[in-house]
Amino acid sequence: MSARAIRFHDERPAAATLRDEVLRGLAAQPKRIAPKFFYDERGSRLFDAICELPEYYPTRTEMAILRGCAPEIRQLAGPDCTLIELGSGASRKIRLLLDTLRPRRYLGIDISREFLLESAEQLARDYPWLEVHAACADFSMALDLPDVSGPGYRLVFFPGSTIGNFEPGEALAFLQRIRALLRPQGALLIGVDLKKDAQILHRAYNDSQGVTAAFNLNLLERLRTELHAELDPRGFRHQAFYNARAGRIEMHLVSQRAQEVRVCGQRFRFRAGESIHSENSYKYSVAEFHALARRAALQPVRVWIDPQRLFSVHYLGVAAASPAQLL
Ligand code: AVJ
Repeated sequence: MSARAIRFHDERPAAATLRDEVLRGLAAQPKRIAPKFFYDERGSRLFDAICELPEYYPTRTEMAILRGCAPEIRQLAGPDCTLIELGSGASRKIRLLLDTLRPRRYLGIDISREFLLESAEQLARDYPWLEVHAACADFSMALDLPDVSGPGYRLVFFPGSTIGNFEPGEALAFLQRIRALLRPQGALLIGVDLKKDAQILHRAYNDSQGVTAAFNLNLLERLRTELHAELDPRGFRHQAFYNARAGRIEMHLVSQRAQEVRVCGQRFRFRAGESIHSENSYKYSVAEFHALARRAALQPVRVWIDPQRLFSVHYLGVAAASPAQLL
């Protein structure tokens, strides 16, 4: 059987976004650049490599959880749903759900256009019975979904603990926007990294092969190639640590010396040891995440956790229950 063509919806953020956000972030005190800018094509591939690292437990732990709970998710969501994946990237996790869930439609949304198209096309080849849509969009902003999903049950899948990139207030606003998408009925299936021993966290973001460092430093390469920034990437080093008070991993690009960087005709001065804060990755206990979900009018239905209590997968429903939930 030949695969149907995928349907592509380009909501690509304006090219000006990277430039504007970088100029604003470098002018801020402390300096910062949002982690969504990690994911150009090279960054997406480096992130894929991170997911394979022995120290980086989230991906393989979440995949094991999903493998185990897929039949239960099918029970909850019912057949023929529209499955909407946010930050679809390599789309490997979705494959764990497709065979068991048998949704009618799939919509993948990602900020990285080439990567998104490649993986959507591969999905369409491998699942010829599936209607595949792809939308290039920045889902951290307003979420204007292409209207593809019709009246059925919508299951939004947001794996990988990407929610951890948001500040708690932003995470709440984001969950509220998702809640608004789940019409007339639906649920959010979301992967959330758990609070745990700081040593395990530290190792996951300071891997021995230096892949996470390369991923972090790739941000500077983007500034050089896309914004023609004048900067020496060797003048910066990767730093990642667990900030226990804030409950988050922080990643920084630390200037090795006093130096000046030029981006789009503007100069930015760095003191030795001054950093660009490039990522926060918040960790949540089950109770903390349930409280956040409830504030967004999402109802905790089920939570699955691995035996080592490293990672959680939450199924959050809206007030109107699906037929399957009423059984
Ligand atoms: C994709 C945001 C979930 O925070 O663990 C991995 C990104 N950064 N290693 C994470 C990341 C460094 C990842 N998220």
